[in-house]
Amino acid sequence: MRSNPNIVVTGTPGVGKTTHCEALAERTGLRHVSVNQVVKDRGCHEEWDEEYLSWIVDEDKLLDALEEEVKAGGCIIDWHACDLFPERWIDLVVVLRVDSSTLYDRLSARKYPEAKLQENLDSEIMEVLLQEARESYAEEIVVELTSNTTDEMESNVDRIEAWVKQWKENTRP
Ligand code: DAT
Repeated sequence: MRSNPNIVVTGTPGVGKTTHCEALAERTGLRHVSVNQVVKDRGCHEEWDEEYLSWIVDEDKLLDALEEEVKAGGCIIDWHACDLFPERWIDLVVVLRVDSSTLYDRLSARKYPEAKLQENLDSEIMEVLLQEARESYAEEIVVELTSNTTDEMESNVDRIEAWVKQWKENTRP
């Protein structure tokens, strides 16, 4: 039994996962696990995709690399996918959402190649990550939150922090 919960913060690139996870880690003392960083540092990838300028992830290697840390609890897992994590590992799934125009501005600022930018905009509009979360986890642990403004981000972080406190109270032996 974990004494700290595991939270997945997911959503299309640019929605604000890293920003939320860093703020949450500071507020809750849980660890920010940047899956992109784990993929790079632990070599959990196949080849480099030149069109999308990103690694093609080896999911088996990635799960092996994360297993020990996540099973111990207290992880805020930051990634643009969530369906590979076993349900028993995860206590809350936060899906961040943004308006298309906001996402366009954020991804343009990152100088994403056109194909990658368009694919991510389509993915956000089609709610791909939200559907993935809903198909992979129990309805009651999936929460959709908007992340267009700093005020929204602050309110999201407050809300998740309160959830963590409640989770700990409920699971105290
Ligand atoms: P992600 O990790 O999902 O790719 P990020 O945290 O790196 O996203 O954020 C992308 C950019 O958008 C970054 O410059 C910070 C900004 N941003 C994120 N969430 C925001 C919010 N709720 N309000 C204003 N700016 C935000």
